[in-house]
Amino acid sequence: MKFKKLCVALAATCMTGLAFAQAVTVVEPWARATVQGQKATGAFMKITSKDGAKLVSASSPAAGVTEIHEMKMEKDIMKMAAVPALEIPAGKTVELKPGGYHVMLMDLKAPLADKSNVPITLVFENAKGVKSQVELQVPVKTMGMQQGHQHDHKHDHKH
Ligand SMILES: [Cu+2]
Repeated sequence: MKFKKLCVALAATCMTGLAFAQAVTVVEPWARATVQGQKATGAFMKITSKDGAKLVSASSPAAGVTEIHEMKMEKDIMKMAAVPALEIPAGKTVELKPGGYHVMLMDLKAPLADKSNVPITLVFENAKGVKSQVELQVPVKTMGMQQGHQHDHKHDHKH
């Protein structure tokens, strides 16, 4: 069912900007589920561009603020910072993943429930400066590659 929704979203994009939309492919998108009170989360995906492009912005009706972020180690501390644009070199796949680049959803209006979908619109710019949107229905998942952030759970079972 999720795949069907994704295809519908992609088909709509193809109709509005045929040539360019086909030059950028986004696969395996997912966003990390949040718990009540959590105001921010990350969305991840693989982006490929045949002719090269830049991811210049992202937005979602589910979040007050959506940014493109980079996470990196700086003196043993994981730091996260907004990047103005993410370069997608021609023919290469750029992976947005936990611990690296991600689309940051902030000021969430409601928690993102596991197994739901969150709409995210990505704006790409090609070498000629032409912008194009890719609209995604991103599946929300609890699972991730990093489990380290979950350990608070254990200490929370007071009856
Ligand atoms: Cu971030």
